[in-house]
Amino acid sequence: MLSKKMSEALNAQINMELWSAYLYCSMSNWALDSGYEGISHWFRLQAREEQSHAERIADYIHRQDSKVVFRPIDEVPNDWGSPIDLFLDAAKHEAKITDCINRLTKKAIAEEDLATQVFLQWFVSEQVEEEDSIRAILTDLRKIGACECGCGLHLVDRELLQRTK
Ligand code: OFO
Repeated sequence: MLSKKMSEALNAQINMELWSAYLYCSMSNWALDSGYEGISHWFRLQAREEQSHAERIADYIHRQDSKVVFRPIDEVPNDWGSPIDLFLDAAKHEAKITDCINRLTKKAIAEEDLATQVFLQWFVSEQVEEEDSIRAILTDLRKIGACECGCGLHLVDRELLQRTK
């Protein structure tokens, strides 16, 4: 059984994960509208991944005989200036999520809630992966920044279309 505070904190994290999914759906739509099919595809899969994170936390709360409570999802941005702005925002958002996961883990440590500490370890590692993959895309986008004909951006877009999960 979770403490009331831990249950509330995990429920708040579900809301964060669903907000992330909503944000990435919005980014996917912006990319499609702007002619970047691969970027759109990449963010659509990323949105699904965020939804699976929310489900993972909800399953854990259930297994701990606590209640999952869904709260309203706040509005997300809908417009960006360029693909690089899009990924810069995504990087900023993932840094924020990492901070949330770290704070949740510290809370579990402070409460001596060993099961939640172990549960959160998966998220701690996942955040390293997520920040790293967005950073890698940003590096590619920066490298092609000097390309005036747009063919570099086209190649990155084609590459992102290959993402399968
Ligand atoms: Fe993008 O991260 Fe979920 O947790």
